[in-house]
Amino acid sequence: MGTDLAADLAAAADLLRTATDVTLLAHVSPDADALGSALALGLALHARGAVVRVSFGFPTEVPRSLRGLDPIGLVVPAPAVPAAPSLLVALDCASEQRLGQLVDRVPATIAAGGRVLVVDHHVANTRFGTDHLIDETAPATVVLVLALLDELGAELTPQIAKCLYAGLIGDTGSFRRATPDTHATAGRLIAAGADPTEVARQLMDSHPFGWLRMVSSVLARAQLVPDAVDGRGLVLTVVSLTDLAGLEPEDADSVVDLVRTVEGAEVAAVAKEITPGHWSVSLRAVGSADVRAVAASLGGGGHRLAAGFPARGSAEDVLVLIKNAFA
Ligand SMILES: [Mn+2]
Repeated sequence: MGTDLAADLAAAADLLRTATDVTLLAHVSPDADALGSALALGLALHARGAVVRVSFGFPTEVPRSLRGLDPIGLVVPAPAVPAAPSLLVALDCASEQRLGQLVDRVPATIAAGGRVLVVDHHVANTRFGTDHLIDETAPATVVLVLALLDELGAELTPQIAKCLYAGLIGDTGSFRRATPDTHATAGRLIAAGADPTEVARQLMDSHPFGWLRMVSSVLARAQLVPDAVDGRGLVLTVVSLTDLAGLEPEDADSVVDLVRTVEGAEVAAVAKEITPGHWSVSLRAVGSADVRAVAASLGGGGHRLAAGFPARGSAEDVLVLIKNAFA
């Protein structure tokens, strides 16, 4: 850890050490890293006697796979977040726009003399707070939260370890992108009481029975376009609202992880229908293509190997749009 980062860590810990009321926000459609970070820090501050609330701008409920991270109910609905908290902590958010409908809390907090602490590991973080703990080399935001807890001298309880472990497994692709440090951190969290079997089961290996039917029809209509992406291949499919009947939107998130395993396709694309005619397209590259560039050209963003963009129209319109983008 560099000296600037060490100074930022000490400053962030000072801010939290004396706080009596803390609002922790994850990004919209929170993943295990965003919500695990917010809840781990929230649990530690709650144990120190602070009033703590955790929230996110969308959707209205905690995704099913993440519910086990909040046994004491620290999560509150977005409208229950105060207009101008005294201390706002944004976790895993590259920009304030990632807060969705809660984006107005940032300028309101600063205008009222409060502090906004940004804890994140995204390369393009816009530094929208008053205080920042940002390390783009960290594999997950939960690693920065663990450093904060150590700086605070907070106890690493089994529930806090579980939240941190969930974020680590989520952001490293179940340790596919791991360093020796990643595994050392995981070892420490397991020793503190995180149960790898339970976390994997709740996070990734648990679906309602209807998920099988959805995956079956969605995979059956997948298309392979060998000539796309300069002859390296594109595989794509769509998940419509009809496919998702009786399921939660997050049940579609695993589809891209299945589709991207196809040989002969450098890029995998899965379009998910959010509301009628409005789609969210997820892109994954195996290693040589830059899907962020394509996503950005279509109004989205992300990372070089994982990105996404919004689209409108029929399923056929969206398939044509994706094929043209990688033709
Ligand atoms: Mn993250």
